Amino acid sequence: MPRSPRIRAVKSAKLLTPKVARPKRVTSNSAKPTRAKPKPATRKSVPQSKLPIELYYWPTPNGWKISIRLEECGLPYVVRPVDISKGEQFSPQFLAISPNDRMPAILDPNGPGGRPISVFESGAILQYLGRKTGQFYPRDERARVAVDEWLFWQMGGLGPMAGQANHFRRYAPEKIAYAIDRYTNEVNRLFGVMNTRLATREFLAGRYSIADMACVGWVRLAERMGQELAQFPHLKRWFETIRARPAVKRAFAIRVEAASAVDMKDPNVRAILFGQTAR
Ligand SMILES: N[C@@H](CCC(=O)N[C@@H](CS)C(=O)NCC(=O)O)C(=O)O
Repeated sequence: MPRSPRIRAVKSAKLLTPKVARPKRVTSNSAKPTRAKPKPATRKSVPQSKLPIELYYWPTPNGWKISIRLEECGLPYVVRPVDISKGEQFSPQFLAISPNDRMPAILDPNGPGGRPISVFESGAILQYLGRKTGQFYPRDERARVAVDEWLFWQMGGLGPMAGQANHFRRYAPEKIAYAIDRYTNEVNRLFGVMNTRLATREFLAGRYSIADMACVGWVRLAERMGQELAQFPHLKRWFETIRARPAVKRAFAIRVEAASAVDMKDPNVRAILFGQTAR
C-alpha cells in the first residue's frame, strides 16, 4: 500500500540565504511521518552530511520534476516555496542560486567535496541528482545518451511549447487564434512523438529515468494544452504507469497552501508573471 505523503501542506516560507540553512521540515522515504515538533537543528547538532537538500519549489510541471526525483531517490529534502505570483523569484537571495529568476532550484548542503552546492535549471538538477545517487541516470554511455536525448527533448521542446500553449489558451488577454493553434498543434505533434516512441518501449529511454520524470508533469496537464490523451494510447499507458508509482503520488500530493490561493486574474499577479523585461 502506498505510504501517505509526508508533506501535506507547505506554508509559504521566507527564502533563505543560500548558505546551509536550518532544516524546517524534512521528508525522506525512510523517515516516518511525525507530528511532534522537531528539535531545532543547529550546525552543531546536525552534521552537514545529514542536512536535507533544500528544494526551491512551486507546484508546476517544472517543480514536479524535482519533487518526483527527490521522492524517488529517498534523499532527505525540505521544500522551500518560492511564491512566483508574489515575485519571490526576484529576491536577491533566490537570484544568488537561480540567476534566471525561475524555480526549481536546489541547495545541496552535502555537494561535491562535502561542501554546499546550488543547482538551477530543472534538467541540470535532474542530472546532478542522477550522478549523485547513481539512480535513474545510467552510467553506461549508450543508455545515458538515450536519457539525455529525451531529457533535452523535454527541456527544449515539450516544456517551452506546452508552456506557451497554456499561456495563450488560458492567460493571454486576447484569444489569438494563430498563437493558440501554433502551440496547441506543436504540443500535439510532440505528444505524437512520445506516443510513437512508447509504442515499443516501456519508458522513453527504455528504463524509467529522469527523462520520464521531466515529461510526466506536462502530460498530467494535457487538457490545459488542448490535448486528449485517448488520442495517444501508448502515452496514456506510460502516464498511468508513472502516476501510479508511490513516489510520484507523494510528489503530486505535496500541497503549497499559498499556491492554491493564487488568482491568475489579479492584475498584480499578472503584472509580476506576464510583464517581465530585463532587470
Ligand atoms: N528552464 C527552466 C524553466 C523553469 C520555469 O519556467 N519555471 C517557472 C514555473 S514553471 C517559473 O519559475 N516562473 C516564474 C516566472 O515566470 O516569473 C527549468 O527547467 O528549470
